[in-house]
Amino acid sequence: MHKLLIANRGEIALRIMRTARKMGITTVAVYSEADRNAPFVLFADEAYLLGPPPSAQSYLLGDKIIDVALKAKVDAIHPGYGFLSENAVFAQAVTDANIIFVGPSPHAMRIMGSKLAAKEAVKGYDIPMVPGTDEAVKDISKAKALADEMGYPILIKASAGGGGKGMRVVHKAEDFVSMMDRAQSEAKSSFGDDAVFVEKYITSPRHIEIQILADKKGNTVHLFERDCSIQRRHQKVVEEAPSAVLTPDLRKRMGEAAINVAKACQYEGAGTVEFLVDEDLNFYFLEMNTRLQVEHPVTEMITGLDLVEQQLKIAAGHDIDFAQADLSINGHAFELRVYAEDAFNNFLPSTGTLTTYQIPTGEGVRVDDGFVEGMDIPIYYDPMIAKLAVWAPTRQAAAKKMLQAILNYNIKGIETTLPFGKFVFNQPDFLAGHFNTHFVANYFSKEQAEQQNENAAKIAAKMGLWLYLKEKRRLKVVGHK
Ligand code: MV4
Repeated sequence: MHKLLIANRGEIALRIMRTARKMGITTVAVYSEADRNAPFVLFADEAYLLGPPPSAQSYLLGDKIIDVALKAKVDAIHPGYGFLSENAVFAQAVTDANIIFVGPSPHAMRIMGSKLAAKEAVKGYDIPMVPGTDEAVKDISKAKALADEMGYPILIKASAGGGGKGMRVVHKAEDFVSMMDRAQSEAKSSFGDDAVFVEKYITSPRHIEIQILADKKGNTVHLFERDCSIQRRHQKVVEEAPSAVLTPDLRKRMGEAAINVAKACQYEGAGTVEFLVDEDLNFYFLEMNTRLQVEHPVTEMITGLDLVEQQLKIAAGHDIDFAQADLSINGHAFELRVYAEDAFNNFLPSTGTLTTYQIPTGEGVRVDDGFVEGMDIPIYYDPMIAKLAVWAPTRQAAAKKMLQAILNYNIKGIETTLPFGKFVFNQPDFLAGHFNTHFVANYFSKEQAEQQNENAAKIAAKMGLWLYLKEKRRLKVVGHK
């Protein structure tokens, strides 16, 4: 592989290009009019304009991107995350144009793009799944009979949904039929597919995912877990590796299950298998994400591997050159997503110019970003400005390092979720590892964050007074002499 087109923007485009360059691969950027001066465009060896800012007229134009790739004579296209990354039609078109798609086969993408097809594919691999229907609901009264038998609450999910879209919790039997009607018509209008299914609702789960790597020969390894339970409305905010709750035995069993999910669809490349873990540490397979994920840095920090390098090597046809037994977890890593949102005003998007933008630095501190001081945050795309990741030998030390890094991150001109991060990394239950997917909803409010700040101020005032009095006593003694 000599030349790579990155069909993405922002921090992830830059992050992919850095590894490509390190490997001696020429980089090609594609960009929209809103990103003309973005660091990823300036960094690339070549850059091509796609069109106006809206994604539908730029980063989602698969055919245009393939035209550019052919003109620039690239060997491969890396789709990053979002945009076209999980689009099997695009992956097929790339392959048909004799260009390597850095990712799994269109076949694996199609299977994992449908939750019901995924459930079907992993049958026979002994993967634990949430009790429920394993086919699309056709007969509502039959589905209700099953729900009544399992007991409420139950969850209705759209097969074509994902990331929390198309889900409905049903708390009582009386609501089942009307909720089912609504879920089906909503699935039809949102995804063009009315297939929905029913699962027992796991009320207070942790959201834990396993990173896997598979080469073209089928050698498959897992790179342990990431705990992504700290989310707000299905948007992840804090991720960590390893999870504070997995035991070595559970980690091994979940890792093996994830490898089997990958094998069930002849997976190739880097992928992530999502699980729910309940309060009794039972785990259930949810779905597989067939892309490089936003939160991959925490896995890189605890394994010492460069996931993009692994992706590019696998895509170029190399075998994975290490075994599962060669991998181990080193230390602990956290990632905080920094969004251009006002956490104290219901996470309202905040637009404007980065009048000040200074990142924290130091050993074990990593910032993945795509902006520089003076730039505007475009309104057309995801509001994530940066990912702040830290590593330390222990979870406690890493949390402390994160707090220091948040304090050393200086952003002015827009509101960000950094103050929200400060709240999380000061919160006793979070620090003790006691949390689930409802953490943000249950713990965070403007008032609670203010209370925390007030408590910190009181402690600081008391400490100051104590030091003052101690100093005064000492001075008195000195004065006596
Ligand atoms: C669930 C669940 C509980 N029970 N399925 C969310 C996104 C998608 N990947 C699947 N998700 C969930 N599926 C069953 N049977 C809980 C989640 C879930 C969640 C639900 C409500 C609020 C926040 C959540 C965060 C992660 C996962």
